[in-house]
Amino acid sequence: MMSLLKRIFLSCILLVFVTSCATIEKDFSKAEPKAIKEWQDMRFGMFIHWGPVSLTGHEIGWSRGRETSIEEYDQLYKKFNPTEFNADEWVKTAKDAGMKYMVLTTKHHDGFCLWPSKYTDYHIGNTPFKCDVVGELAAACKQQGIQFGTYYSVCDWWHPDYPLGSPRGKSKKAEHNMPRYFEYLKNQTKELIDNYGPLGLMWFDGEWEKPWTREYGNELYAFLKRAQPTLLINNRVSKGRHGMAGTTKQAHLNAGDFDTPEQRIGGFNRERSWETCMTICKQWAWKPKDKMKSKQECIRTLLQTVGGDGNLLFNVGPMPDGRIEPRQVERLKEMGQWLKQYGDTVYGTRGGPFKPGEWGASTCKENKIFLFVMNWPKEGPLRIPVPSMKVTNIAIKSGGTVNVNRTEKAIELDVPADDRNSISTVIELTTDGNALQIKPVTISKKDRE
Ligand code: JFZ
Repeated sequence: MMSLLKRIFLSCILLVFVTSCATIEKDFSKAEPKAIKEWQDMRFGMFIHWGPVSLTGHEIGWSRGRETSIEEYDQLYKKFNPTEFNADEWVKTAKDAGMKYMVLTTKHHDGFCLWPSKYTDYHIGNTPFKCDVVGELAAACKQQGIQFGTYYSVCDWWHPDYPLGSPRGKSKKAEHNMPRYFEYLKNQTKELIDNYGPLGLMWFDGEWEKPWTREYGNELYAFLKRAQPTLLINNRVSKGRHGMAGTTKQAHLNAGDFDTPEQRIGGFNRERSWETCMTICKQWAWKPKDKMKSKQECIRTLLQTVGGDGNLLFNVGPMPDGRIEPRQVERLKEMGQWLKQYGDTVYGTRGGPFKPGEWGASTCKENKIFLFVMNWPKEGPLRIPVPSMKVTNIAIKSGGTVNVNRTEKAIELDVPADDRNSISTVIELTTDGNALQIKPVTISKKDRE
């Protein structure tokens, strides 16, 4: 009798345990597949780092207490008056670049808010400019068919309740209160969804500092998913990120829908979605005469990223007058022109089956494989291993001719020097089935020689 009761009792405990585990799992490993797919199909987005800091030309957040004294930094907003700001122009710039979504620093590590938040006075409404930048951009995006998302820094070196006052915790606040700061953060992020949502994604950052825990991160993730189930949230919401590589350790314990390699292209990965964030110049925030990437570097970065099955979130830092630097607008336009011609090889594709390498990268969609050849072998043709599916046709998309020679192990491709494109030679292979089913392979140096 006792043992039966005991068994029932134990079973009940077990059941409660198992179902609660399942709920936790569900809360943080499942992004809506449809939302992920739509986002992956876009492949290319605009990152914007902006705020009163642009007045100094130094780095956002990090220059506080470094190039600019804390006292001075925290007063910059009183002089922030970017009268040339035009949300429609920014969104048009993104659109002309071929970008499909946008992520704006609504609050960086310096704590300043680009929307008139009701939970603080440290916001755009209290600058001479007054205009709700987040609101205007969200509206312009909606109108022009660009998906809008927010960057929000978990660490806040300005906020009195957040324990640390500068990078690496060199200064600490006297009367901090992390639980109360967590409430502030939840209120603000909810406010962003309520006022400007539905959002495409929320991009968190500054999670690496001590006061932020996995529990906070996972709770925030679940909280925001309840507020908007279609929302995507990056892995920096929790504590699993591997430094600048941006991959996720213990993804079953740490919330996050996608990985976030920073200032580098992520490795080939179709299992977990990822997005490289990278600057068009060197600094995230605007810096006068910052060194800008060449057209070739910009486009190749996009192709190498997409070829690894990732998205590219490409950053601009607008100027203190509110404009994006004209030379950056030009560069982005060049990317857009390339994409106008070759967009079908990028949007809606998946990376592979030939993994990115020195030689270039590839993407695929339905029965097509697109090869982006960026570096030809010193001598002879490019040899690609025969894929595990019949290739029924080979054509060059970037103009000229491609000479094909099939051997037992390889397909040898050669394009006359004059027909090789300086950005990327684009070659289209047609397969007799869905090319996504082909097992991803590496084009080794050996195959090339
Ligand atoms: C972070 C931010 O700090 C940076 O300002 C930008 O917003 C980027 C997208 O994300 O990048 C980091 C994070 C940590 C370090 C450097 C850059 N770090 O610890 O040196």
